[in-house]
Amino acid sequence: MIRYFISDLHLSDKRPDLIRAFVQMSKALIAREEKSELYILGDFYEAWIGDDFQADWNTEIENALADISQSGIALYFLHGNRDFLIGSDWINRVGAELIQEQTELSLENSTVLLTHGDEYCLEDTEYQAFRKTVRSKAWQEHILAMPLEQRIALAAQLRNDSKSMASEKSMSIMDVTPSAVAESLTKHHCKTVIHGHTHRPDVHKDDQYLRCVLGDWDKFIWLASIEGNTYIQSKAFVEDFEQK
Ligand code: OKV
Ligand code: MN
Repeated sequence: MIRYFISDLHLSDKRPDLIRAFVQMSKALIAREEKSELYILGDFYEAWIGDDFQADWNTEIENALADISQSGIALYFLHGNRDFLIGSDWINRVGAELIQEQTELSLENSTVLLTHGDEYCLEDTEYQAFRKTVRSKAWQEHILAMPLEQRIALAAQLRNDSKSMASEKSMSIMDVTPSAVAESLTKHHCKTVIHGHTHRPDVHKDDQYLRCVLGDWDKFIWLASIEGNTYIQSKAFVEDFEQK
């Protein structure tokens, strides 16, 4: 059994190169014909405004995901800070299973914790307040009741707010608070966490725990895997996936 992990692809109509890379990656995973699972750990989209959103560029993405799940690769998704509005319609269309943040994944010899990772970035208190609002059921129901056009405008407006906020800069440099990570690992009785969000792909080894940070898709595309006791993070040039 091989398990694959991706996050922070930030797919949108603005990045046809990344969409192409994802579609090709999905074809490559299917062609391997292994017993495998794919875990998407949030921020798959640049911004998701509701499952009723439809566009050709996204149909291509959803079809690639549906091909993955229909090929027998078990597909799992957990929310990021940009696609927190992904709901059961999208999940069902692509044949995924929604998992909660800080999900324990049992492997042959250990249990690893899976999460997006923004909940660990405690130094940005302004962001944590924003997160609390947008992750609340009441706010999400209120937003999803708006017409699609209004949600598109709101997402753009929030994006602008963030750009003009000092916290846009601090957000990009802000990393996880190590004690928050340690606390969650202790609570879940895990020694390892896999997360994204910070855009600082790495593996951090403390004597207490292992923290595997997934890469964000931009200049490079990233794919991590666990097979047996081996964790591997691979990266490729996005240009290699460009249409010749
Ligand atoms: C991050 C902060 C913006 C603070 C909105 C649907 C909806 C996604 C979004 C768009 C904006 C997050 C995701 C951002 C942090 C802000 C403003 C304040 C204090 C929708 C899906 F609801 F509008 F439909 N957004 N972004 N803020 O630019 O990253 O931290 S953001
Ligand atoms: Mn994120």
